Amino acid sequence: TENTSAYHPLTVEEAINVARTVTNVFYPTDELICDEIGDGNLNLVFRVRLAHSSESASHTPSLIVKQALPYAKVVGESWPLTLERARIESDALLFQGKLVPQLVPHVHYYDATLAMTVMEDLSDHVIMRKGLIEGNRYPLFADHISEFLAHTLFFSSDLGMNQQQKKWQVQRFINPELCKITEDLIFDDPYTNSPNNNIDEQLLADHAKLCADHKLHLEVALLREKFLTSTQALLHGDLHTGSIFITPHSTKVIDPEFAYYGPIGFDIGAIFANLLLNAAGHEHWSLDDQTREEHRTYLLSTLCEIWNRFDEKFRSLWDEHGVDRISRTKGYQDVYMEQILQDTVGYTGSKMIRRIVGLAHVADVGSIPNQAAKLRAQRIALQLGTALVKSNRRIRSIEEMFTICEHAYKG
Ligand code: SR1
Ligand code: MG
Repeated sequence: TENTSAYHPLTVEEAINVARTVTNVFYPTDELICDEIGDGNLNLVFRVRLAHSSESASHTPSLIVKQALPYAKVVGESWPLTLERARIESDALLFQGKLVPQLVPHVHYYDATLAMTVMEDLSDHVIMRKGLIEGNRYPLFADHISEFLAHTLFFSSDLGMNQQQKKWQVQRFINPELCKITEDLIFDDPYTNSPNNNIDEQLLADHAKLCADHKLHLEVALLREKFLTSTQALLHGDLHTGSIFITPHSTKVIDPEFAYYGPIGFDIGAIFANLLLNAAGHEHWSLDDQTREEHRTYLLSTLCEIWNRFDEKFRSLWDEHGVDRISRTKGYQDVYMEQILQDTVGYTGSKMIRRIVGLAHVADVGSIPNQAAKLRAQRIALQLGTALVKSNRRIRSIEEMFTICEHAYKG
């Protein structure tokens, strides 16, 4: 069919045709409709569903057709980007789906020529960032995301998989172009006058301080070095709250196109940074003190719970499924986990800073309508991000990280 011809961006009609022909989700006689719903920075996302679905039906079939564009949508055609990322994303979803099928969307079909993946539609969930901005709470999230992190990271590491096979897997997930985006946008641009930056006028003096802070740059250089050289585990690579679909009962991690072998703390830090950015966004003039404090307490306790549950689950996977003798050496596990915590703290901080002065911001802070409130949230995020980056190599426990965070919001 036309859909398997050379690469071109799909039309909604073609997306319908794909959904109909490569899965058996719909009956041949079904009348289908399709909307392009992509609101991310890089891809087209089509939702295909029945034209006439009854509101009362408990399940109405629908599918997502996701297609990579050959450039970064957020910038335009002047920023070309490899289509290979669609293959990485689909391979990562399949890998994760074997380990934690309940926490990722089911992949029906992948087409290399069109850089397109057909997958489960999760429209009964909401994007977590949106839910958190609305002040919602997700009591099962810490348990779910720690399960995702512990399983995907442990079983892709040298602790949990055959170390020769792991090297082949590192090769399969080499992702230089997407890593380069991270290297520039997180570990370089925010600390210089890069044309990629997107800085509010009132923050120019704060940014000048970031650019002049040598101690901060040293820590950023060390974090970047680890991002460049570590092949600790297969990361999701972009695990912010826009990459998570959620309900009070269910969590689904989507969008692993930045997947590559890197330092474990980078994924955990992405989650933490986005919880802390949401807390900063709630430092909002229109909220009363109690609402603001309760939401912050919820987010900070979720952060601690994620760490504690991750730590417990990762260690018990290690005890039960560790692949070799030397990794069971007394004391090694404690050193390893402490190093992950320190990396997590450093990457949390650097990911907060990039979302305030870098190219791509987050709505948690960016959509605050009142300028003074927004500036306050931005400064909290920058100050906390800086404190976390600078302290990362001294942190010994999650409680120490918690104290630094609490101080930033109350200070
Ligand atoms: C050019 S892409 C900008 C950002 O969007 C993605 O979600 C990643 O976070 C990337 O850094
Ligand atoms: Mg994404």
